[in-house]
Amino acid sequence: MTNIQISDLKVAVLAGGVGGAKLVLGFDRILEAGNLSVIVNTGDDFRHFGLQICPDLDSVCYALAGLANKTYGWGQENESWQVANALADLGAPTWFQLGDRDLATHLERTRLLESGKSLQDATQILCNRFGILSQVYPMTDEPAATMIETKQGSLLTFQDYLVRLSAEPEVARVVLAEAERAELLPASKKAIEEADLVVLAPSNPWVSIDPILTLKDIRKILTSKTVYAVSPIIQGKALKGPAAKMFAELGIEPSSQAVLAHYRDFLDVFVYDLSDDQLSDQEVETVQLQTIMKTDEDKIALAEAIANHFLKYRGRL
Ligand code: FO1
Repeated sequence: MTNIQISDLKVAVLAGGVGGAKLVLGFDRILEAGNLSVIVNTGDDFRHFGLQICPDLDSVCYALAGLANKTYGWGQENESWQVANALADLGAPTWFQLGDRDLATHLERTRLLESGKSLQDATQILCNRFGILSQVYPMTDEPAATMIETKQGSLLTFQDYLVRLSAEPEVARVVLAEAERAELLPASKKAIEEADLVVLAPSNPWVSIDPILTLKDIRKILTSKTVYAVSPIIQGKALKGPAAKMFAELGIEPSSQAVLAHYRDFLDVFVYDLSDDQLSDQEVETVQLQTIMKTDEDKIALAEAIANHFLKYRGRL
């Protein structure tokens, strides 16, 4: 058993928004530059004011660049709102708050895309400019918009559901029709295949992780990898966002157990919070860790605890 160091591990993290970005920062800090690959959900992406907005890519990149707004989890810290205020004065739609610095990211990404760059290339260019050394990949370059079908029978774009309507409509179905037709980005596929360890970050299973798992072939690849998942549900509740509400509306009692079941067919180890009820499972190993990440130290500690567990777990295989 070679005594490989944590920093030498190659880790691929599948991540969505806020919760995902926190754990990604933890791994970024403990791994050798370039050993972390983040495969990011693009189902939340939408066009707004003619700009291509990629919220989860931005949450991950801002976190890794040390620019993330600490209060909201999206957008930037030290933000100003001149354009947003001017838009309000014009009577323009303001339900999706665009800070001035955040707007620069959307403007530059849109310019790169319209100059013919792929979303992967545009993301790489922005990451280079942000000084990010980890690999950040969109899950696909193709359209993969997540839609929400409500119990009232309407079909909403994701941001309309989540932000404009504050996730109030009752969810009948999460529609991933575009993701079902999209190809997993080859670079993301390679990163997963080459990883020692794949980690599903504590993101919303339905709308942040499932879009990635819906892409062709990824589940088959994951069955041949060592896969950890961190529960985004603690004591039946999500720390942020509508994950628990969606479980309930989709007829499933929200719990970490329900999250484990959601990923069961390719999962090796399930990580859930110290404060949650004891959980054991026949096929999947369960580990209780401090998964609530308030500080950067918490994020690093959780990443380290997962990596340490993996080094021992791998030794037992
Ligand atoms: N979420 C909100 O609840 N309200 C907003 O006004 C808002 C603006 C926003 C701007 C840029 C961006 O990248 C994300 C933004 N988000 C906002 C979060 C967004 O809805 C994401 O999809 C969530 O973080 C879930 O991933």
